[in-house]
Amino acid sequence: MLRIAIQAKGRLNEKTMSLLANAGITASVGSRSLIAHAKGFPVDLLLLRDDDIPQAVAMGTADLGIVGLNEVEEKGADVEQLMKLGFGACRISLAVPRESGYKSLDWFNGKKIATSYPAILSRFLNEQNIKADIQTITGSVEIAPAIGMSDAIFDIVSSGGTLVQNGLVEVKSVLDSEAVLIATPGLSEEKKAEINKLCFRFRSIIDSRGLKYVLMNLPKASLEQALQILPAMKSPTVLPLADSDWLSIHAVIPENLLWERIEQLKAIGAEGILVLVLENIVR
Ligand code: PRT
Ligand code: ZN
Repeated sequence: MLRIAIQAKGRLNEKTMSLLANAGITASVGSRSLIAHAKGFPVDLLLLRDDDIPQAVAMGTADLGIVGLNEVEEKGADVEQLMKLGFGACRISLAVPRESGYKSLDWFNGKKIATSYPAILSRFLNEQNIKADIQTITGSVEIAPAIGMSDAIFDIVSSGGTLVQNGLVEVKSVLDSEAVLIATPGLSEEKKAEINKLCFRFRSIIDSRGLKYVLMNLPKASLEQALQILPAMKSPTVLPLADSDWLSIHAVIPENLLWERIEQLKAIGAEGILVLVLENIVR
């Protein structure tokens, strides 16, 4: 039986639960329980604060964990990174007050920088040969300059809205992060085999993101043109219809091309176009 540590509540929880659900793994998680037995795969879910997940996995309390790369890097935990999961994207950046007169990284010499990520920051400052004073605080880092606690901050940025609201400007992005699947090093062959099955399910879900399955009826005479318009995994599926002047065509189209291609297909006579959500692609 595998045990997988996930964030109990917070930004990663919902997408983690939906990734698991798409992989056929469901669990009823009580609001106060720490561990939940899942259905659909031999796995228990360990519900933790994200800060504790890298250590829990490094120690083998959980075999696997789903957590932001930022937490893994900050904790310096001895874990294997198995795959990026394509959600929870953010970066950790240095930001300074708008009126600071900042020109280059040298500006940080002798400055106070507030952060919840002191390890990542101090590694970066060492690499850049900058001597600054790191103020470790948890929570609301972005208000530190305004209340005189620091000259600058080093914090998670996603849209950048929080920085703007606090009169700050991002000047250097140091780490790109997203949710990752991590594992305890040196697990048994049996556990590794189970983990491979799980990774296979996750991979097929991640690969299907942004793709749509499209079906349509098409006059036979337009087939050559349709094949020019349609991308597909290999090549579109073409099926006969009872009316021999018509065909049914099935294809997989990336979301960003969807509407443009549909308009082109309508222009050559496609009818009854159905667009379906793709949940998995098993390669
Ligand atoms: O309770 P627990 O300790 O488990 O949760 P937490 O409060 O420490 O973390 P949580 O749930 O806020 O975030 C979990 C993870 O989500 C982080 O470790 C990141 O990997 C990832 N993530 C992705 C983010 C963001 N985007 C994000 N925007 N984490 C935090 N933010 C915050 C950021 O701190 C800042 O306050 O959102 C604000 C910035 O957002 P923008 O969009 O205004 O730039
Ligand atoms: Zn946390």
